[in-house]
Amino acid sequence: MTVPAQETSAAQHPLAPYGWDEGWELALARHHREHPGPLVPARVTRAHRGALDVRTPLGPQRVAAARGALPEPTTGDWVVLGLAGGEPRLLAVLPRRTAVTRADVSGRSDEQVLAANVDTVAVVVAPARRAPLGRVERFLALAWASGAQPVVVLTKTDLLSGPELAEALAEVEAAAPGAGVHAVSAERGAGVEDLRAALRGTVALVGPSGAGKSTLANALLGEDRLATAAVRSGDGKGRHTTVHRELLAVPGGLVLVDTPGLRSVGLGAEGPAPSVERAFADVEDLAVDCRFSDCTHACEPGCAVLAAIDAGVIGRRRLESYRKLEREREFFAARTDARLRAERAGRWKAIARQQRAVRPRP
Ligand SMILES: Nc1nc2c(ncn2[C@@H]2O[C@H](COP(=O)(O)OP(=O)(O)O)[C@@H](O)[C@H]2O)c(=O)[nH]1
Ligand SMILES: [Mg+2]
Ligand SMILES: [Zn+2]
Repeated sequence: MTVPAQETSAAQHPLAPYGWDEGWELALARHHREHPGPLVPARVTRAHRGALDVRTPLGPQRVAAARGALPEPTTGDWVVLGLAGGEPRLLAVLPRRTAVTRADVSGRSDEQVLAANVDTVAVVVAPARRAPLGRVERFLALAWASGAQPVVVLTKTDLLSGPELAEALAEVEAAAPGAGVHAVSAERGAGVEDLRAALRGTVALVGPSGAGKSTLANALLGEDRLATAAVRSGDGKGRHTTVHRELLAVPGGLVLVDTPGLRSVGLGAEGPAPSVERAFADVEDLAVDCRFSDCTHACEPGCAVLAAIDAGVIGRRRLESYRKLEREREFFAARTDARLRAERAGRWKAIARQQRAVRPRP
């Protein structure tokens, strides 16, 4: 009898369709050494308040979300469950490879993790009369920051004429350096297989509500698993049908994370990877040739970016969008710094109070 080769064990793992691989196997090995009892890995398919839906090697399960030292697990996280005792217990969250985060606009906390361990972020937009370029750029910056590879999907191409589609594609391509742009009509199935070939691993679908994310997810799944909304007549806006972030395995290899439409996507300070620099790689490349290294591309002599705008190489809109997102990121970074300073000050005050309490004054 032959013993199966070690390398193939992850590929044959019951969670392989959910993205389990050798790297996760290694990350889990540490926990096997630390926790003597039986344990299994599981992937979070949906996070609730106080509970997690997870996919275990034995099937779907709901576990209580442990409070305390763990990072709060979110959709896409790999977790370790201990099986000693009756109920499976959440022991650990494996270190994230990537994280799609946005600035929390409420200001209560710094950032919200939308999905973890994503390989591809698909920015889904429907070009109605005009391609929403500012939105594409904003979502792309968010995507680059995650550490995953972004792609842009132009949906509902059945609603555009040939020339309109060609124009939308050209505009979006100019706004998406480094990311592939794909046109699909999920309704008609056009372009879906080409898109599938361009996607890898765990794919998070992000974009405005009503763009067609859930319809596209269903087309990739080959069945209607996710609820979709009819667009309201009149204003053309989609209703918010998808309210949860949900992870699903696609037969044939991909894992999809469908997200509700994001009303506001504030850019975080810094994700695991540079965001604005990557989303505006064309502007950054030009800026290398500016005369002054701290050129703001406003009116300086010898500005290579302004020269490129004058020559029609890039649009002025693109420079303005770059400036806007850059300012937003700086603002967020400053706010985060201020909060950290305040927290630190608060901690020291508390420690000083404690010390006064235990050390009676002479
Ligand atoms: N014509 C057309 N309509 C689409 C297409 N994809 C989605 N829709 C419609 O757009 C609306 C919103 O779709 P949905 O998938 O719920 O959008 P989501 O909010 O991004 O998940 C629904 O009425 C869909 O039927 C498409 O390729 N062509
Ligand atoms: Mg949806
Ligand atoms: Zn310049």
